[in-house]
Amino acid sequence: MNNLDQLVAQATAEFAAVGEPARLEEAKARYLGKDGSLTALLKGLGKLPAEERKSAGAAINIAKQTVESALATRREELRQVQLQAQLAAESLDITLPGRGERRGALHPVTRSLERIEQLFRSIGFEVADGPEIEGDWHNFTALNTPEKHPARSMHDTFYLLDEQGKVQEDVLLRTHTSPVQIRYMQAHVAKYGHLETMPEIRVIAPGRVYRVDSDATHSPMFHQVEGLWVGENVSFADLKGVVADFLRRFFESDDLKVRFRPSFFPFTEPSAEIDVAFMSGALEGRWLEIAGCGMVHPNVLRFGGIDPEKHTGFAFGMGPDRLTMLRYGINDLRLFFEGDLRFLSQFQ
Ligand code: 2NL
Repeated sequence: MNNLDQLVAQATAEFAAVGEPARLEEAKARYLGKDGSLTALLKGLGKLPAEERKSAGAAINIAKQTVESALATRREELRQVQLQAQLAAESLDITLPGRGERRGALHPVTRSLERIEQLFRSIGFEVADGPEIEGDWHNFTALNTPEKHPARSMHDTFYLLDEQGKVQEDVLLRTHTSPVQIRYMQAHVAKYGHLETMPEIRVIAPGRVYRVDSDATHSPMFHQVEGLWVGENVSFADLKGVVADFLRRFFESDDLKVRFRPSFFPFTEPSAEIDVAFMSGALEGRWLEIAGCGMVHPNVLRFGGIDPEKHTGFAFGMGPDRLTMLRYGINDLRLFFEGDLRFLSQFQ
């Protein structure tokens, strides 16, 4: 075997010995690179006597082609090895049984909200919504809340910051859905104010509200449904009838006790707290506070654009989170906001 054949044999053996593409490229450099041995032979041709140059050149070129094709073959082999390893690592067992589709479900509070909306629609109420980011006027002033009332403080209400990080006194997260009803009254008056007799307002405003508060029974975001009925001669008796009927239908119980306890809210006068007592079940006989209500304060009617000499109205506000806890026997409010499927999937 001459030198050239030996070089080819050696290169081929080295290529076969390496197992990684990077090592293969290093081996290639030793033969075909700038300082490779075959390259050196080609460079040395010039020093040979003219009569030997041609045949030596041809022999070196043949050797070079042989090495190059051995290199290409080995490259392809290594590529295949790598591909097979990758395929094995990523293999899917298509004979495994599927995991199955989990059936989605509505959140228990969403179920309550839909149920509340359906019940009020059935007695002629509309369902309205509005912005969760409100101004001070719609959230407090129009609801007859005094300038220095604690609800207006940063300890109770989330205020938004401006781009410089400064508290904006007039931009806040609504603390109740009442602003929706203020807007609704104003829109209603704009629409029907020219008529001899204004059609009655019957509306509920369900939605998210926000307060600076967080423990086992308070979440900084919670839900509220407020209701409003304004017309000629709307009375506290109407309020009692509507609310008691709603609660009996919501809890699907005819022997539910409902009582109204005198209370205070800036936006209603007189005001009352609404308690219920179940006649059976774990909570049997205990009075539970579930809503607040009252006759709409004349100032609030005026802010809504309505003449309190001509119209009266009642309003109420309740917490669907709490109604849901009572309906399903849930004892920790935080379960609603943790997103744990072991809890949520029980409400299909
Ligand atoms: C509570 C108390 C209440 C209202 C909300 C209301 C709305 C307008 C005018 C007058 Cl536009 N009142 N809403 C009235 C009384 C009580 O909520 O404790 N809610 C959970």
